[in-house]
Amino acid sequence: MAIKIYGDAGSGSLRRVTTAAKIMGIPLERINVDLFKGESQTEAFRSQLNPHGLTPVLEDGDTILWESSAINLYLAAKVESPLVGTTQEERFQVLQWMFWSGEQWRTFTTTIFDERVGKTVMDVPRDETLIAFAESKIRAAAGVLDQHLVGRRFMVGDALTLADIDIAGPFSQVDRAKFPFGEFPNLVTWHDNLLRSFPAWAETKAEVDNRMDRFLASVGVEL
Ligand SMILES: N[C@@H](CCC(=O)N[C@@H](CS)C(=O)NCC(=O)O)C(=O)O
Repeated sequence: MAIKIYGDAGSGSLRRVTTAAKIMGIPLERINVDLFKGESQTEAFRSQLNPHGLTPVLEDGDTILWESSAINLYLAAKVESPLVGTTQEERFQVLQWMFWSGEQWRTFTTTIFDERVGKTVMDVPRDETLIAFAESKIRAAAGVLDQHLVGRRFMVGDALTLADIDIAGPFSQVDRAKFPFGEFPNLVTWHDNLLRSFPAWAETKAEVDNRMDRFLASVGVEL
């Protein structure tokens, strides 16, 4: 039975999973969940898939799993993928960056996305104080990433890992949400290299952009 993945093509979180699955050669059956119509917030979705009403969600037989990073670790375990690192030391480094990026990185980019994009779509005033706070957190974190990436092409070791995919996630919305990543040249070079070297990352970028651009045009929003 095919592994199913529920999510919206405009989601950077779904993109982390679809990219990793493509790179690992794992076919996924896509089940579209229109987040702009609130389809992840229905009683049925919450009771059967994710009580938080968030996507992506993986369904593999009796296994239901949410959180993109956990889903990617699950998929990687299935095929013993080197995306988790190739030595014990690397595997812990990969986990370190994955946990960090959930708590100290994407949480602030999500706040900025919600303020700049979500609230514009909903025609609700932005909280500029919150944006400034989240941007200060992003700049501090990006500064550390920028230093870490001096002389490196990947976050851990000499090859792509799930750490790169997790940290690159917010680039999915960088132009729409205007994250200040452009101030950090090593970060930009690292991400440009991912786009050039991994066709799956470029393909899924086009998918996110296409979905978001069409949706924003359909509601008459220019960011
Ligand atoms: N940390 C979660 C983030 C999940 C998340 O925020 N998903 C968003 C899309 S990127 C969502 O489903 N939002 C639906 C909603 O808020 O109603 C992950 O990595 O999977």
